[in-house]
This record gives sequence, C-alpha cells and structure tokens, in this order.
Amino acid sequence: MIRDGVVPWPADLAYAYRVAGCWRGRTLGSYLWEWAEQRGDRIAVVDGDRRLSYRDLAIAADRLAAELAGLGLGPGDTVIVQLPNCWEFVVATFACFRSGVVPVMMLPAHREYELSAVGAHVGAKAVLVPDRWRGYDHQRLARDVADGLPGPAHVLVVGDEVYPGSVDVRAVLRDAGERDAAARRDRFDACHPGAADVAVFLLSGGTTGIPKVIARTHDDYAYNIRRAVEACGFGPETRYLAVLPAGHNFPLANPGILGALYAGGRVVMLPSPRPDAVFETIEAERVTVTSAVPAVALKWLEAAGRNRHDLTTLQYIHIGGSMLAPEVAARIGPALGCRIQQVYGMAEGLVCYTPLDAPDAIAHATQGRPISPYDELRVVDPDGHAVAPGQVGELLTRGPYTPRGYFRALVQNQVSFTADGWYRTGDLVRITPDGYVVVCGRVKDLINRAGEKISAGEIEALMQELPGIAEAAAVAIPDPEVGERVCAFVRPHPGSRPTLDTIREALTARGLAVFKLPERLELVDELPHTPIGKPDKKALRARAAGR
Ligand code: OOB
Repeated sequence: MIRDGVVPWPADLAYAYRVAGCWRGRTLGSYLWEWAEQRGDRIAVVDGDRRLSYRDLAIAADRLAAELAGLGLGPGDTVIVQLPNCWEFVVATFACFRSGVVPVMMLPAHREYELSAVGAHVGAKAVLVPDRWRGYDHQRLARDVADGLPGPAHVLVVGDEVYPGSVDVRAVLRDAGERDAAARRDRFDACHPGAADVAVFLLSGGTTGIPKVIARTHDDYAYNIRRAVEACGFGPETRYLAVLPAGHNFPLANPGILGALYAGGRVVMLPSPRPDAVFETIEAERVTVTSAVPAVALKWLEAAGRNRHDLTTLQYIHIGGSMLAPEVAARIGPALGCRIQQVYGMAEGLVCYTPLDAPDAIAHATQGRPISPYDELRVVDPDGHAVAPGQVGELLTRGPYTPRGYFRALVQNQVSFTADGWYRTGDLVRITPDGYVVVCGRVKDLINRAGEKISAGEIEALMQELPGIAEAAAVAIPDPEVGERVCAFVRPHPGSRPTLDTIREALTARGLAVFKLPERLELVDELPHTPIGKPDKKALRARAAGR
C-alpha cells in the first residue's frame, strides 16, 4: 500500500463522500470479471485487426498481473507505463488495477530526463515500454532508466524484438488462455488493494522543475469516471476512439477509455491523431465519440473539406486541455457532422463538461459545469478573497475526486494547496450566473503547447546549467497551430553565442522530451526583473508577442 506521501482527505469528509455514495469502496480491478460475466463476448477493445472481448481483456489482465507478481511486484509497488495507444495499454492498466501495482502514466514523447526523475520520485520497480516507437529505441531508454534508479527495476517490453533480460509482454499474453484463468482470477480477487489505496499516478502539467505526481485512489477515480460517463451519456452503444496519448487523464478517464469500458461500450485505440487515420477509423469502426485538444480539432477541421470517409456515426467530440476560441468551436460541429462537448479538467481532479444538449451559446463559449454536486469552486483575487460573482479570478477547488496534495511534495503542496485543502488551479476563470465556468487565462507559469503542459521553471533550470548561458527565462508565444510555443530569452556569458540549435541539441542530450524544446530564441544583454529579482515574465511575454 502506498500511504506515505499521499495526503488523505479529512476523515469527516471521507465519511461524507462514502455516505453520499460517491465512494463505493470498490477497486477499479474489481469490475473486470463482473463485466466479463455480463458482457462476455462483446468487444471491449479494438486496435487495428486485434479485437478483445471483455472476457479476453479480463483473462489477459490477470495473466499480466500474475507476471508482475512473479517479478515480485505487488500492492504498493509502482511501474512506469510508457506505451503508445495500443491494446496492451488497456491490458497493462487493468493488470495493475488487479494486482495493486500502481502505474505511473507517462507519455511516449517523454525521454530519459522525465522518466528518471519521475521513476526516482515514485521509487519505480519496473518500466513498461514499446520496443521502438516512431524510430526511437524505447527499450534502450527503459534499460538506461532502470539502471539509473536507486533500486533494482525490471524492464517490460511490448514488441517483436525484446532484448534478453527484459520481459516480452506479447509472449506473456500469448500464453493467456482459458487454462489457469479461473485460478488467477481467484488469486487476484482474494488479494486485491483497498479502494482507498492509490490506483494510478498521473503527471501534473506542473509549474516547477520537480516532477509533480498525483495519486488518484480507486474510490476517487472510479467516482470521477462514473460522473464523466453520466455527463457524456456513455452507454453500451458507445464506441470511443482514443487518439490523444492514453496516459493523459482526459482520454484515460474523462470518460475516455475507462469510461467507455465502465459503460459497456467499446474502445478503439489509435496511436495518432492524424486526420486521415482518424477519419478512416471512424468509418471502419463506426466510432460514436472521440476527444481532442483544440490543436488536434483544428487539424481535423482543416482536413474535413477533403474527407472521403463516412463520419455519420460520430455524435460527439469532447474538446479540452487548452483554450478553444468560440469561433473555432462553432465551426467544428458543422464541418464534421457532430456536436461538441467542451471539457475543462485537470489531472489534479476537477472536471467540467458542457451538457450534451447545451445550446450553442453554452457549448461554444463556456467550458461547462463540474461533474459532481460535491465539487466546490471558489474564484479569488490575488489576496485570496472571493471576487464578486461573475468577475474573473483564480479558481480554487476541492471535492471527492480532487486530492488534497501532490505525492511526496511537502514544500510544493504549501504553494499549490491552501491550508484547508483547496487546490489552486492557477487558471483564471469567471463563472456565469447559471454556473458555467469560462476559462479566461492563467496565473501559473507554464506553456500550453497543443494541450501538453510545459513547466517554464523546468526548462529554465536546465538551460541555466548549459555552458555559455548566464541567465535564461522561458515564456509562451501565441501560435495559431498549437496555441503556444516555448520562447527562450537567454543572457549569454560574455563571449559566448548560443543558438536555438545548440540549445535544443544540448537539452535533447540531457534527455528532455522534444515537445518541451524552445522553438524560438531571443539573446538579450539584460533580462528585465521584477522588484524581488525574478525574470519579469509579463514583460518578456509582451516582448515575445510583439516580435
Ligand atoms: C487536462 O489536464 P491537464 O492536467 O493536462 O491540464 C490541466 C490544465 C488546466 O488547469 C488548464 O490550465 C488547462 O489544462 N485546461 C484548459 C481547458 N482544459 C484544461 N484551459 C482552457 N480550456 C480548457 N477547456 O488538460 C484535462 C484533464 C481532464 C479533462 C480534460 C482536460
């Protein structure tokens, strides 16, 4: 069990959430066989030609759970999961839920810097990767990361060419037949984690250099999923297409992959949001709903004119993760022949949706209402005082699926949470008279590139370590395609002249994910500073936008 470093909800509130029926005291893994029994041969997961029934999924998950147990991993141990959208991702997630091993959801784009930092932070005992992905050798990466971790760690690989010493996940799953399935089922039914235990670790977009990891319990995550399912009308007819990286909270559980399975529907895994692949899959699999960040939805919008595929099954696209202009929102539905539901959410918890039947004024110009009546929202000024109704301020939130702190982050928690447990979202919002949230901006220091959150502090700390750089600051520059890109302001040491290329190369060599690399460089003789001596980001942002 992981308890150390997890900030619990106050006991009286935890009790209230149970009494209210939010927390049902069941683990996510406990549903799997119930589904298999009720739904048996119905298809649960599709990935290309591969189709898994609910029963196949249950058998495969228990088979992988047994493999993890055989490696010595059990309740409270953690495994880094870095897989593209594939059927094995779903199996691995449920294998973890069944065995109590906690997956840390990372992105295929992450590299050694991120994996090592997060792996050390959570004390990972295993790393699960594809063999190669988009030309990159993840197996090698996993080895390097595992070797660098403080304790021994296993490498598990999904692919055809598995190096000796690593676990061949496909070979393990080929062995997942009916034989022994019942015994394995009994084993993981009898030895399961508690519902108040951590089910999954999610990464926070974060504003600091240190990785911030969010522990979501079975109770809270199951509740989040259930409410999202209701808000989005998921049911047995749902065919959800997962194209955003599956490790994100949005496609994973809002309602996403886990919501579609909870509702008895079907999940179609596709490892790319490219319009041609997406349109082709929507037709082939008769997809009813999918989700996208605005940058991805824009690409679909541009491609809609030359689309030759039948998209008539598609009813909804969920759009969220970064700002969506109301004009763009208004064009998506007509172009793709569906409706949109906007979603404003965060890995830290709180999720809002526009209603299924919302009039355009709400569906296009607001980011929706909280999914739970127990979500608490406060909008405050910089001094922490509530603003007048309808005014813009920072959103603070608490509730039955918004944890009270980051995992093992005492210092950061003092900054990100108030003493009475409110999470400071760092988002500037206003709330309309009918209770819809409208996101207006943010006060947190990050760059939101196509929905991926990049911590300015992380990039700055790494740039400052580079030779030739005396001082560095990272700010967002607005971009029509991806929303924002990273712009670096750098004061070089006298006599040195770093270029964008040399900085990008150096950060890549350091093991940083490509999407975080600066895409513009401004060399300056002096950085502007605030009265307390920090780089003046506001001035720099204005300067960057002006160029
Ligand atoms: C989702 O989760 P994260 O953890 O990657 O990012 C959360 C942050 C929010 O605090 C906000 O700054 C931004 O992403 N954001 C939006 C937004 N939805 C999220 N900003 C403007 N408009 C929106 N609709 O991004 C996430 C998690 C669950 C569901 C959907 C998105």
